[in-house]
Amino acid sequence: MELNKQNYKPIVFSGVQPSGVLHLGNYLGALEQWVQMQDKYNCIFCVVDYHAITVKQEPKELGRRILDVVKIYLAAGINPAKAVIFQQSNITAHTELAWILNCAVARLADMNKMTQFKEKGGEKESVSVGLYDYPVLMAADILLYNTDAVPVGDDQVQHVELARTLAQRFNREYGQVFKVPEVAVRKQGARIMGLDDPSKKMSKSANSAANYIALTDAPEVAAKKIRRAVTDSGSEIKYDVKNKPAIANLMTIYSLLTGLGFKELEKKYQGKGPAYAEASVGKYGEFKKDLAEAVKKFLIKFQLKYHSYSGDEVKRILKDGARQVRPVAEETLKKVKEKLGIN
Ligand code: ATP
Ligand code: LTN
Repeated sequence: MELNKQNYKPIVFSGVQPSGVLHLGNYLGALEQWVQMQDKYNCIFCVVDYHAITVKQEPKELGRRILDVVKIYLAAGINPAKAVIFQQSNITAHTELAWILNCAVARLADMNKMTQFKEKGGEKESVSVGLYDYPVLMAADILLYNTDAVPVGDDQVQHVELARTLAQRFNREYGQVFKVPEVAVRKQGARIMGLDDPSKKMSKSANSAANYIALTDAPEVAAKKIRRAVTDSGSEIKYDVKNKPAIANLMTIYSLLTGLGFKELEKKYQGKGPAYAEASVGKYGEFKKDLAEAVKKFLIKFQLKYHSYSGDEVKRILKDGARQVRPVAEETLKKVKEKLGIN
């Protein structure tokens, strides 16, 4: 795809950090939505390496992880002929705009409201200033490209709202430059919960690997994680987030991977629980066994694609992506500098 040429389509921007293994939550909450958007929109997908270094990364691993994230994008179905993929640190305008936003419009009162910072490090002395400022860099990512929509999981909504606030404030105080982006969150899958604790989201920074299904987990290991996932009391398969949060989460994963609706799943497993409990497979044995199979099938197909890309191929995609987005980013930055009187 060539950005900003001929037929205008609304612009979609999103990104993932190369900070650890990507998991099924990332896929169902974000990547799958991206894939569905790439035919209708001008999509730009970034590997946000400057966000990843807000916490310490092993330098030798970071380079490899950046390429791995691109392979994950490709395996998920992002097509570089339709969407642009690039690496954040290749475009210097991101950090320049972040600094400008820091000074011109971001306020401590805004930043102190960010719940993710409070959860991820808030009180610790060793926490970097970058982690605190992370949402401003994210706003810069989004605003540089005249973005219309930002598809993310539920945990990132507050950050996109901050980007909206900063854009509106800049436009008001310095003159019109930024488009104000909308957040795009899926109805289902926007918050996949941990397999070991359905009260917390599935996260790559979780303490235990039993919390998540990594997209690179061996399919049999992933199946075992599903079979061992925490469940709720009772034995009925029923979508009830309040009273059966663990089963509701597993049903969401099941439904998104297979296309079966909640009602269909409820019907399929009606009366199947207790018999299996006696057979010591667990109360929700048959349901979990089938879900484990669905996850396994998904991962086998996904990983076959994932392993089919070479490092050189990925580097070429990133280079071409940077070439396409650079002029757009530089143009926005130029307008911003003009408004500030520093061009
Ligand atoms: P983590 O907590 O796993 O470190 P993150 O949200 O900090 O994840 P990314 O991996 O960069 O960082 O997130 C990539 C995308 O995946 C974002 O759009 C995010 O909202 C989404 N996402 C992350 N976790 C989940 C989840 N459990 N369910 C749905 N979407 C998720
Ligand atoms: N903070 C996001 C990653 C991210 C992002 C962005 C997402 C950085 N810049 C711009 C959407 C748009 C996260 O998922 N942790």
